[in-house]
Amino acid sequence: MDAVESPERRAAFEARIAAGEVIEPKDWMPEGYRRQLLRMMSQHAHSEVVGMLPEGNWITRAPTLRRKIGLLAKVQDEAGHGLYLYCAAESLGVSRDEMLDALHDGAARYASIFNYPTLSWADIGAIGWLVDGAAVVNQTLLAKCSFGPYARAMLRICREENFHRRQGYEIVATLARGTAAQRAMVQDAVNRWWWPTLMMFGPPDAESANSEALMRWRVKRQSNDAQRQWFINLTVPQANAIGIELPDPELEFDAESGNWKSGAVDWDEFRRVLRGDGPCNHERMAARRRAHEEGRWVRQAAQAFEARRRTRAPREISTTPRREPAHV
Ligand code: BYC
Repeated sequence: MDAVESPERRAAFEARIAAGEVIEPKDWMPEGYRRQLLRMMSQHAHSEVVGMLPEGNWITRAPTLRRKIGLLAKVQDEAGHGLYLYCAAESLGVSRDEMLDALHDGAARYASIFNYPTLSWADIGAIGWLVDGAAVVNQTLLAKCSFGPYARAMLRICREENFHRRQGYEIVATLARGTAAQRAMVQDAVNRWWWPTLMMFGPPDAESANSEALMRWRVKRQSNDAQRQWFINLTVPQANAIGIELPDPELEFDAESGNWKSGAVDWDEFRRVLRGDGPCNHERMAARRRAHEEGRWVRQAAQAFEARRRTRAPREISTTPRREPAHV
């Protein structure tokens, strides 16, 4: 792609965006658009991969075989989401190795939510219901974003995230109908995960440095606060339906706007987590770096296998029709 920027090129690009056209990797794009997409997609990919850690902790401790199968599948899905997103980001000319180096060096971010611990089995329900629920709101909008590879990756991811949300809600609802101890456990999990989930949507609009450019380029289709409000409106009735209390005494329905008004988010806590001072930042990064190191031999073996496959003469393909095996 010719990278030279001129006012005419920029205007033509903005006109394509305004007309709702989808931008593909080989199309001309301003460097700012490319940089913003790379930042967001790589950050998103890292979040999926780091996001496997808090839930992965519970695979060996799931209470039933059915729950274990569900959790295993969910964690595997998150790995798949990371792969789609790294591929989408690679289409802009940055290699996966470079992106992973940035994560491991601490130069790239991942979602703040994954710096909180999973203390009980009920946390697995709360993550599915709330965290994946928030992801569905955010990613349903990203599925309509202006960059083709990102939007297409989101379509499949959203289908899977919806399933994750439902399995999480089912766990929470089952515990909420259970014994007094189970009800207390699930209420405690929701109390701990509610506010960090609201932080997932990013800082308030007035402090969101990237929103203006992202909204103009139709990468983001709604602001951080609008997405947060949409999520709260969806979630309050779900909590009420199963007798779970959301830990916000100021939560109140505003008939005029049709919104559930919430109390203030602790943005100091959010900033602390982003600075690396959350409850599990060090643990998560250490686990990620260790997994990368321990997987080195697998990457080397895969590369050696691929190199050998490429140098071997292509096998002759048989043209004789294959016969069905005889029935005995
Ligand atoms: N965590 O200008 P702003 C999942 C940073 S994975 C950390 O508003 P933007 C799942 C932001 O990067 C879900 N950092 O940013 C996986 C910026 O700093 P830089 C992950 C955050 O981009 C496994 C600064 O704060 N989803 O669902 O306009 C199991 C100012 O913010 C966060 C995505 O990544 C945060 N929460 O808006 C279960 C979705 N929020 O980079 C579930 C894609 C803000 O300038 N990303 N920051 O140094 C987005 O939609 C947007 O990037 C955000 C932030 C809404 C997150």
